[in-house]
Amino acid sequence: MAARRAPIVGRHTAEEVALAARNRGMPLEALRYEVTPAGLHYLLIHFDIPDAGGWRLEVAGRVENRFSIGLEELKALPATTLRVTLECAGNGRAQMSPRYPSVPWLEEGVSTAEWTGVRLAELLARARLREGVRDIAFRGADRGFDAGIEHDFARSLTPAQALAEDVLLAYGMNGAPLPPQHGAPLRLVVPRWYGMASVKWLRSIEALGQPFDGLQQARSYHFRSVPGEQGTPCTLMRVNSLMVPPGIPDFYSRSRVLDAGPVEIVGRAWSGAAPVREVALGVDGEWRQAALDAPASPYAWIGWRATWRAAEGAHALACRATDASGATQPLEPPWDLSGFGNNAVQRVQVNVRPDDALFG
Ligand SMILES: Nc1nc2c(c(=O)[nH]1)N[C@H]1C(S)=C(S)[C@@H](COP(=O)(O)O)O[C@H]1N2
Ligand SMILES: [Mo]
Repeated sequence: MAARRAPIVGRHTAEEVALAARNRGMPLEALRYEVTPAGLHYLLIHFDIPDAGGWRLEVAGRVENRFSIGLEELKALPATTLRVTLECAGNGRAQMSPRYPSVPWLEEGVSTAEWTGVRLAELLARARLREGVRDIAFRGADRGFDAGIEHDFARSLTPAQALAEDVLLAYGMNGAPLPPQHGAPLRLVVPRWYGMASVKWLRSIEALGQPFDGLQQARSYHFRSVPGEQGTPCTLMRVNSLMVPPGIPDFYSRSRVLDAGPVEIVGRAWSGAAPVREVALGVDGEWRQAALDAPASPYAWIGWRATWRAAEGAHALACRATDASGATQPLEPPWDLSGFGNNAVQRVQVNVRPDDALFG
């Protein structure tokens, strides 16, 4: 087991601040966009954005037909566009105590984009997997150290997961070429899964006869409650939801102020495991059902809205989604040693002032 960093309670370290500055989240007001503008999409970059010069994709390992393919050839294959919500498995980590020293997401490590590319199944059909393929490894062009181990960022899928019709090799985002920070020239997009599966700067696909043992697969991205435990792998996104914080913020504290009267609270909800069935808006601990928008994609978040008659004073708002499997967001963060999978309900404190305050 790789060495673990010691858990933290209280103030953020300089390293956490540096990670947060590189790996920024989606401002919550951008929840108003069904498709997140590319420049507002959250970012998670473990090492450095690599140089894309001279790029070709290698397809190798236990396949009948090994080949390499360039971007123009890939673009000549049948293209598919899918609207997909990605969420970082570590989203919500900073709301846990103690917390794991890593990217200190509060709740903004989630976004939705329209990804255009070639279905992975199409390329694997061309490669023809041989008998006995256990895992297919996806290797990025970015390299660095974690827990003292040097490696390329790489992840794997089983053949069944990889052959699912909805896994994409994407070279486009929101109708434009894939930007460098999101994996140019080519990335994997694995709908429904936490973001780590969607390998950016993809440079090789290798069919393996044995389980893939890369650090990001075999050690990182496991739910664990105690150190040393093997744990269970992070896979599908847990049911989750967010609201656009209503009213206006204070610059430094980001506490909210709004005027008394009816206010429409809007947000989005998602789950990798099953479609979202219901969202409730909580006001001071009382829950009322929100209205759901029509779903636009089986892989993307769904909009929700509820009207609240805001009365003067301090109020605690919250939102809570339930999916068709019956899974519901917990009221408190579920414990995880690395801060993965925190889908606890979002809470927003607001101060409501009399509605004539603006004109008073
Ligand atoms: N090669 C590579 N792929 C990667 C990563 C990375 O650091 N290197 N980060 C992963 C993680 S943890 C997440 S959450 C998503 C984030 O994708 P985005 O930055 O496009 O939002 O990319 C994944 N793919
Ligand atoms: Mo992530």
